[in-house]
Amino acid sequence: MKKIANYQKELKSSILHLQRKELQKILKVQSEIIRAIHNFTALKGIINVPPLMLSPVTDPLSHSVYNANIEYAGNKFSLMKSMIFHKQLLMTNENIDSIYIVSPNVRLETKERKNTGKHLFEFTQIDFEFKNKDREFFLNFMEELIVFIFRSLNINVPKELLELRGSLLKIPGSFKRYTSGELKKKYGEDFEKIASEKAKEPFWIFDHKREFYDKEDMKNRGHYINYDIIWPEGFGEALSGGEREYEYKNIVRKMEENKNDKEQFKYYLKVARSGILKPSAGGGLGLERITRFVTKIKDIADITAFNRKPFSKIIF
Ligand code: ASN
Repeated sequence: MKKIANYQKELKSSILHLQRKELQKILKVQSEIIRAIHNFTALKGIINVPPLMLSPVTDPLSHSVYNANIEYAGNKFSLMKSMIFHKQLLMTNENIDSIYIVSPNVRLETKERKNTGKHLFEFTQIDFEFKNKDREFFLNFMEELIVFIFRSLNINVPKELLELRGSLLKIPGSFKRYTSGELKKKYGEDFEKIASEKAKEPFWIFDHKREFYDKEDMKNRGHYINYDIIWPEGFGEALSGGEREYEYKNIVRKMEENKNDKEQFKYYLKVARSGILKPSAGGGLGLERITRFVTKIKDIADITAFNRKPFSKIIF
């Protein structure tokens, strides 16, 4: 009996979640974000690559999540955590030099991430990669894109913005740039959160020690040519990305330092060893996170029609 009663409670809350009055407005704003990204990439001649959900190789991530594996027809697949390696592999095609992917990612987050307000165990990121480009190119591209998105929202969904966030979006100027080291000195271990709470405009944080594929600065070892965009007003991380390691010797050295399982990456390593990986820079913008920021909704679970909060009971 109790089980049925619990089930009824969860069913009711799922239906209430789905039938919320604001949902249509939130999804309308989110649709406009996606449309603005498609419009901007079309103007820039960037090619869209459809996403993959299963692969023997996916992002090792710099924080631990539960594994999500599927065996099929003699293949061992992981559900996609990010398409970073596929983006690098696409760059080996001579005729492809800039791509974007509307990429669903599954990351089965641990319990500590249940109530952060910014984690879902499946979400969408808009992933970009540019061949033979560097950090500076990517920073300018992203700033231009975010301004384009905000302008499109102000023009196309002003009513929804006023109702959800109480104002139109302020168009940000050039984003300030900080290093993780300088912010850590100022604010301590929780620097990202505190800096986000204090900020009024989105800003960059450079130089994070994380996955092996982000490029180390060989002129300043122990520092990395990577970057995050942080939303202001406490909304936290918006995007992460970096220039990429593409040379076999550096990839192997970084994998050893990070204690990645080389066996799992054996075909990627063979490709790297053959010397066909190219220098590139890219990053991924969290779709639900940008929607959350522009709608000023505290809990990211409230952005979605179907709740995907870590460690929730899921009915649909
Ligand atoms: N998409 C990110 C990147 O391009 C990687 C990630 O999602 N962890 O760097």
